[in-house]
Amino acid sequence: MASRTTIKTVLSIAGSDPSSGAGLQRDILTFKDMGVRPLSAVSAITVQDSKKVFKVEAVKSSLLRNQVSALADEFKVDALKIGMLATKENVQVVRWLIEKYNFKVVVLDTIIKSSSGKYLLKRDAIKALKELIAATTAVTPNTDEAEVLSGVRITNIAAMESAAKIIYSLGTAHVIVTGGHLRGTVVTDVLYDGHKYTHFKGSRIRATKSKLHGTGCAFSSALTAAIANGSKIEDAIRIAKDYVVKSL
Ligand code: PXL
Repeated sequence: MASRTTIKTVLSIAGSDPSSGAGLQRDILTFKDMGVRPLSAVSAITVQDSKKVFKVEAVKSSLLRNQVSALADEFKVDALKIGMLATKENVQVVRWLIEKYNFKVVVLDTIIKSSSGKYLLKRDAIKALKELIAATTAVTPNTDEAEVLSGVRITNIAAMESAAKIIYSLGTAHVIVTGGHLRGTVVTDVLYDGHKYTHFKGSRIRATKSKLHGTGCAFSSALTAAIANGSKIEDAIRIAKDYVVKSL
């Protein structure tokens, strides 16, 4: 048996998904499966079932700040995972918190819309989201989000690479564009680290829409946990992809 090491602590800042398919609840379930200690701060309350988001109400940015401060004042946070933020004020307060607490590993899942088409980030918050990218170590946009962040229309892997390079220039260390929203039997995720592109291929999993809901959240949470557990980025991506496939 491997020698015992201390369990790592990972904080998720995310929206509540009462169905536990996505959001904060999915993040916590993923952290538990990945063997890290879960901490969480709620950025928004949503009303949804397994198929559709009916309502979104953001938490005040001061309340979000208080939640994170209370945790960061007590715990050593080994990694921070950021999901839905809902408002510009929340995006800005998270950026402020990263600087204040000097979080070293910060993975941002650049959530803009739900799979059912509801905006989970107000449209006036995109500029602030781009600024937040500068304070992260990795971002995990899907192709729809990568289009919004880069201005590149994405229909193939070459366009995923172009978009990744533009998003990298916003100041992060790693961009992982996930390819699940493109057509095809093979799903390719593209990593750009400022030097090279790495492709991660997997077969497309056939599953119901409600089962696929939240796979992006699970991927970026598993990725964050794997990095906290000491994996290099490429290995962490493979671990996170395997985790998502097994969870379906
Ligand atoms: O899958 C994106 C997502 C993230 N966070 C919350 C959500 C959703 C999608 O519905 O509800 C809270």
